[in-house]
Amino acid sequence: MQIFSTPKSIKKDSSFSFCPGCDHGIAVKLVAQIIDEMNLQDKTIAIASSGCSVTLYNFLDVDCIESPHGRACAVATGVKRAHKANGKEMFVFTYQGDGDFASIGLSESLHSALRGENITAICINNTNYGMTGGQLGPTTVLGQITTTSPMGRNIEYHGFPIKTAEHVALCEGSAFSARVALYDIKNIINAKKQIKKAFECQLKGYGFSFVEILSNCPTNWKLSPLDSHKKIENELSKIYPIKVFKDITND
Ligand SMILES: Cc1ncc(C[n+]2csc(CCOP(=O)(O)OP(=O)(O)O)c2C)c(N)n1
Repeated sequence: MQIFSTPKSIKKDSSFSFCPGCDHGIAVKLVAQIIDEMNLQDKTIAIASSGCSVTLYNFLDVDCIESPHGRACAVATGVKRAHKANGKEMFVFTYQGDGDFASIGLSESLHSALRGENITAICINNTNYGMTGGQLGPTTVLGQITTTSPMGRNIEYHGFPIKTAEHVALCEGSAFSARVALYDIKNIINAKKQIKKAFECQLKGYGFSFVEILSNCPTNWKLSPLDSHKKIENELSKIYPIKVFKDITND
């Protein structure tokens, strides 16, 4: 399995603008490798929205659309359906943050899953609104300090965080839902496997497929990349289990 070489669907003349040590770099590279391996480059349309994912078009050498904040799944739905109506089967996936997918875009996301839209959504869960400076997001865990929860998230004031992969799995129109992480090689290899499965679901026409990538945010967590990965391994993956929650191809 190819892990370290540069995929041909990564633009050669650009460099990542993510913060040093951020898992976005690994996630984008894995997606690009899979696009290469599945020979999808010419039929892919990627939808990225507001947040750290917004500059995807700078790195990924496929057709990209930048959607308004939270509307990635809605835009993906329109793109997929419009091409299909014109006799073209395009490969359409979203690449979005957890605030995008599960807060401002929760309705668009879950209704796409409920409708069984034949698209794939990739959600980078870094437990905060990363790009705007580390505010509390829908996935911020209890006790977590953010710029808008300086005393830590508490149930009475902020409510509970959302577990997106579990929610998507409950939607009857979803075909595949998994949570993966990128804190070590074993998990990176598993992440690649699950993203590939999600893509295969769409190619086979099975309906909505989803991968939540539990990711770090060294800048806003105020941790070194190494310590941020330890936090995912030792704390966050206990709250957000790394698991395949639904895979209708295995049923
Ligand atoms: C309608 C709208 N509301 C708010 C914003 C401001 N905004 C831009 S990015 C962002 C947070 C993104 O957080 P998340 O989706 O979790 O992605 P991350 O940056 O953490 O990858 C917000 C609130 C916006 N661009 N559009």
